Amino acid sequence: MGAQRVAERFTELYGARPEGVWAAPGRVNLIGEHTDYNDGFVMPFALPHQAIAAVARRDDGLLRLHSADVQGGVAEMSLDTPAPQGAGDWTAYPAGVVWALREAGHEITGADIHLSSTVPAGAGLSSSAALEVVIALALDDLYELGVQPRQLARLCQRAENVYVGAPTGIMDQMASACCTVGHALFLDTRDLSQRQIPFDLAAGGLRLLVVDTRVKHAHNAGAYGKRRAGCEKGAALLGVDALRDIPYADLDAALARIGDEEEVVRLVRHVVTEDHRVERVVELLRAGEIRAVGPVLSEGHASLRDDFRVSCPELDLVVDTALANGALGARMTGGGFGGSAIVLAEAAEVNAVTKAVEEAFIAAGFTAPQIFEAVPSAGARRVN
Ligand code: GAF
Repeated sequence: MGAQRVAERFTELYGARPEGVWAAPGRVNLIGEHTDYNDGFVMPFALPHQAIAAVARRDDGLLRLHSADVQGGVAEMSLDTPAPQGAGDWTAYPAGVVWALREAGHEITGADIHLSSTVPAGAGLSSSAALEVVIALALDDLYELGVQPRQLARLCQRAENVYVGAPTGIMDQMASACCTVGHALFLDTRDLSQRQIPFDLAAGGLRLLVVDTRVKHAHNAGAYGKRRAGCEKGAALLGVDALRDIPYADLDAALARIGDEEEVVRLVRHVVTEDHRVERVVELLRAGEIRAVGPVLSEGHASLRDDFRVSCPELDLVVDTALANGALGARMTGGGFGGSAIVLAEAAEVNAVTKAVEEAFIAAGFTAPQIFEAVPSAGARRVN
């Protein structure tokens, strides 16, 4: 649904025009997985898929929410309702953002909101961060809060961690808030310093495919939190604030110090090598060697599959099939346990790779995947 239709629907629902319309995208992460809650590096870029919100202020302490994507009428809640309430339905994301803004001392007196999103839900493409960021940006604009994008991203993360109850890092919110057209975002999640890295695949004769396996994932399920706790244990055993503080050159010595905690060894090895892979990809892109990024992506997948253990048969099948059919590199993207994989391929190979993956899914008896091309797109902005 485009911005104009979202505004029209708002008017039908609430009997008055919205004060504005905002958009915030989903993302794919090129490289740097499960590094963000270890203070490490990530490199996402924005998808053209986005959440769009038409919003108007209220002054009576009420929040009214409606989504074009979900069955049901307008949900109404008082801003004074005790929060956080733990994982609920989709309304927890916008409500959580309002809660986080107010908790941070910003005066929000209410809002009417109508939302529509083209970011596939549960596909590892940050549909929830898109919802959070679009609401944060709209309220920041309307209430003239003057909050910087990275601080808005932090507040959205707080909404997700505390109000929704999912222990995620900062990558997805920062990607949605800060990505720009034609670039990947090289982000240091410790201090949120960032560089926009030109990422023009088409000019290099390349394409990046997203393969949504349709296996739905959820961050508040225990497996994500368990990995996170394991990383924190690793950092504690090694006497550092976060695994980011283990230099790649010292990895073997660090692993030896962990001793026989085999699971912790695997988690630490993934995080430290993954941070190193992000730095390698930045170097390769700077040198104009986009094709050489492919094998680094595939290495990252092996590490997520074997060491971090967050892949699944469907994601592995995408990666194996793509690589066997001429792709330059492939890996799962996002939190894992389902969701999507990315495939870097020559433009001329895209049809063959797509067909091979579709056929492999049929042969394995898996649900047909959704495959589309990803082009680095705009971050959150006002659109009307
Ligand atoms: C999910 C989380 F939301 C991110 O913070 C990040 O940890 C990612 O999984 C894994 O890299 O998308």
